[in-house]
Amino acid sequence: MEKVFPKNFWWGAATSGPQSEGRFNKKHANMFDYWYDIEPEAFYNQVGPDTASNFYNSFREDIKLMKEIGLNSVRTSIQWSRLIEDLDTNTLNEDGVRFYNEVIDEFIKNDIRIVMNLHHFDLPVELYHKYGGWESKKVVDLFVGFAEKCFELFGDRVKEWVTHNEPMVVVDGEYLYQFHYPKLVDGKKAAQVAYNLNLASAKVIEKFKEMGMHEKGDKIGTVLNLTPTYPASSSQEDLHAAEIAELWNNKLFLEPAIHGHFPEKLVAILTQDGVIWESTAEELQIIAENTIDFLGVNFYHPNRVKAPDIAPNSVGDWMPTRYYDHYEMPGRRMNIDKGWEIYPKAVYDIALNIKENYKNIPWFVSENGMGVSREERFMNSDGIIEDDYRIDFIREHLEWLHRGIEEGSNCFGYHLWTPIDCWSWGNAYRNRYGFISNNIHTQIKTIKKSGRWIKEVIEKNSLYS
Ligand code: BGP
Repeated sequence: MEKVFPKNFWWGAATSGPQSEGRFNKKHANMFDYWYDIEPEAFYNQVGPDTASNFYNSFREDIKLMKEIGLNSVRTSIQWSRLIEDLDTNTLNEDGVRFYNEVIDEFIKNDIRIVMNLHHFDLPVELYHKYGGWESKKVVDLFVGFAEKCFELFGDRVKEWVTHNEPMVVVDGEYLYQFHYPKLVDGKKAAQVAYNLNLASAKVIEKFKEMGMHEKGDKIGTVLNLTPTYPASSSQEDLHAAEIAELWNNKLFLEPAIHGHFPEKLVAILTQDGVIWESTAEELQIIAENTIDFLGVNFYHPNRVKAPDIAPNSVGDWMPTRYYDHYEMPGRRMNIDKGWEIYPKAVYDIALNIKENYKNIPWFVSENGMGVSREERFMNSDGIIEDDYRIDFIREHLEWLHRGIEEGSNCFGYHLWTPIDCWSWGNAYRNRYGFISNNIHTQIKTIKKSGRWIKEVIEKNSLYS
């Protein structure tokens, strides 16, 4: 049956500055640039961000390929560490300004809507060393200054802005589970960073309003990795575990972004556990008054949880996982390469959750995708990767999304991670996600079968199942 998507649906893909540009001509190092400099062995095959997918040099050809597969919108990010010359006074780096101007113009020339993000795990490392990074409210204000420069410079052409990508990953990766530099385990700092990132988003939105951006018809949102929580059973213990997992992983950012306040129950738990953040009445007011215009949802896999094997008042480092354990559901469908469960129905659950509990705010799938390693396995004699598994993955997610839209959820787009295979943090180039492949030795880029397939879907604005 034909499934038609809403008019003007955003069909596209997402990437980020630090994962695509390469470090060419960059004055400052971000957290990942620095981490690679001091510990290259922490990265898959010791491949770092130096070249990434060479977007800095090949953006014109890359955007042409994106156009060729029909994308009508693309998200990327401006690197703070590229645009700003003096991080304390927010002066501009000339080459950074030139580069982003040319990139934006090139997208516009190709009739591709550019959605611009301001922070994608790429805090300039100097601000971490000098002030403690996102632990510090001084850095929050410096970020607002950087955002202001972006609005001034590019606000005449960029119409949709994003404050952060997956801020929860900064909290988890840097302060709890040690998968991002500085790999700390510190519950108190983790909570403060979560608060400060929420505050930073609200303060940037406040600045956006002050600058009259809404009057020009521009919009600002945020991108959250909403991983719906599913309890292992309907036992009271498992349901309780799922409730707390949902509070920590999703509502900690979702509620302030949309409702303007933190979930009371979570605040009570963090207070009781002695890890609550420092806040002021004035800051809480800013958070209350500066909520988002639209939401981006990154969805890859569900989060299944069960009651933990330990008691919540166990002694040791504070971790949210004292309240829940991950649950591996027997019979689950997996992407074994990446180690993630495939569960497309979650997109429908997200759609209805937003409709019912989050003001039915306009939202889009800002990332979804399937990371597969050694994709050369699927290359045909013409050198094209036949990624039918990706086509199936996208189709199934789109079918569930379509059902959510039919039931009234206000979703206006779908972006795959990612247009062109790009560098992915510690995993470097292990998992490939793109519609377009990238030979990292030659930087030759080739459209995959999924790229040809999506073009047809976009042209028809519909799916046939
Ligand atoms: C998301 C991030 C992206 C990207 C993607 C794939 O969480 O927003 O930046 O990295 O995950 O990640 P990986 O290659 O580690 O599987």
